[in-house]
Amino acid sequence: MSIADRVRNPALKNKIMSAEAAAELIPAGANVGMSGFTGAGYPKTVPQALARRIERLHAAGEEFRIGLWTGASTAPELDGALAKVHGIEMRLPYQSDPTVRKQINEGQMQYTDIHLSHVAQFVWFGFLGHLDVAVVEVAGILPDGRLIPSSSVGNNKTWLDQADKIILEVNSMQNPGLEGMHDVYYGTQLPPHRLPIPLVHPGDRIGEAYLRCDPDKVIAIVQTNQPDRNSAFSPPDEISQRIAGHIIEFLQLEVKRGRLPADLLPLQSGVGNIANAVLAGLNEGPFQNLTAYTEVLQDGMLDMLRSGKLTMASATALSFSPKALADFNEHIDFYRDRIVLRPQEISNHPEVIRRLGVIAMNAMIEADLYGNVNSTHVMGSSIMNGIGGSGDFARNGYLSIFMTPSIAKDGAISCIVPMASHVDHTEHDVEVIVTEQGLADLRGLSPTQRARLIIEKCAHPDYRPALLDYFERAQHGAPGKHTPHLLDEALSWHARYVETGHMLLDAGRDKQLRCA
Ligand code: 0RQ
Repeated sequence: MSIADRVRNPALKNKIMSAEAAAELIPAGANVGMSGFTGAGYPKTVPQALARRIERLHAAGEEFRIGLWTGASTAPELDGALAKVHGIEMRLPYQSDPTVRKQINEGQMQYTDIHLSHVAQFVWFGFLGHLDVAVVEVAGILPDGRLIPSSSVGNNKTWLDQADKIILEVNSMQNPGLEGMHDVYYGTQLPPHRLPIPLVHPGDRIGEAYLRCDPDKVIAIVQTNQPDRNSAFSPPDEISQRIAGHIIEFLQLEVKRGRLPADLLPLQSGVGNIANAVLAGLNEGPFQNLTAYTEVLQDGMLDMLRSGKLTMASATALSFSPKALADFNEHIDFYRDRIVLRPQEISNHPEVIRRLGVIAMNAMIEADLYGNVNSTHVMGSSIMNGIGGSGDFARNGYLSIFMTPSIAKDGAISCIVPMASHVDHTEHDVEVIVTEQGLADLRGLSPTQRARLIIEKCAHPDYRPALLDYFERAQHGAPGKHTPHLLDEALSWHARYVETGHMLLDAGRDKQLRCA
């Protein structure tokens, strides 16, 4: 399909121009809301053209940086290209690009890590300042000017509504069959006029299949013909498979106890290889007629839809490997009946997540003895990606599960530590912790009961003696016995890793203690 076929509004056809010309229309210092969520549906040619312009201006001694707002992570053509030319002053709300991460951690770029469900309303409330320009990828434009969304919805509704000026990238690589898969809800109001969101099943359609767009605000239409990021997943390794096995066994037990229905409750699954392995495990597992209310649809969920294990999935973005994308494109009519793509303020909405009773499963960096979880910062100070949607789902779900291998960096790091070096999810929002070693169900337990269970079930055997030693000494030496900590020692494991490259005082000696 050519650009002329995709842009069916005559007035907007007149605004077709090159990416270079469109990039010239973005002013220095502008806040720019770009589409994109976990490497799907992000603009591809305008950001690269803007990066080239910034490079030229910087070489001529001119200042040029923008505030970059998106749905979530994007790709090298957007985050990577703009970061490489030092073109981003402020980034929000979630990123996973190596160059962006490096600049944030070197103090060269500001980064505001926001719950994904909060972003749109923070813009409506005016908390983030003014939005100057929206750059949004679409699959097509209808004769009346409405937009066919692309492979993600993210914050696009808000960007189009709030920005003064709009640049649209029409991507001919996106399957025209995406039309009809989206559900854009326009009923959100500001407090005190908010009404209940009328969504009671993951598959409910409560909005419109298209994005509204004021044609007078459109300053450029640019053609793109490039694929999304489409990163491949590694096949589930033994560690991920063991984590998946513990979760499935636990869910079966919950069904037996009458605390979950036989077809479970809507599933939310985070990003990454462990999450994908859990979904692969569920696809092989005993449960039928499952549903998903999640934010990103990865390969694992596509497999489950195909096999019929999953009957319906709601998300805000599609994030597939090239192989899964080929299957999706080939069978798009089948998937359109089973997938609903929504704005992220709805896919991640606390009210809806609480009503549906979502089972939230997210990966983490580390957890401490009392169940506080760090999803974002290595050694308490270096950002990895961001909180993403994990907080939206963990705080409001029916069941909140956090998973990680018990050790990282060949065992030099324990992912179960005395005190988390940064806290994204407090002990109050974490119900289950699982590693390849086992699963700790923390519901209803006091902090000291939780600590014993986490050490016994989740910690790696190499670290169990040191964790028990800390916990026992803390119980005697801490000023309070409710959540006992030795304040001068609680973060010493992290400090030791930074200093020596290993969390244990004497790795050899601790191993010997365990074997004795
Ligand atoms: O480092 O890349 O140098 O090898 O962290 O770890 O085990 O590959 O796990 O890719 O699933 O990422 C929490 C970051 C996990 C992710 C996090 C090192 C490890 C490796 C990656 P290398 P793994 P994953 C919905 C849900 C927050 C957002 C979220 C994330 C690298 O899942 O960003 O949940 N979550 N969103 O070696 C130091 C530790 C470590 C450690 C692992 N304890 N200390 N380094 N690593 N544990 C989706 C969205 O919101 C969009």
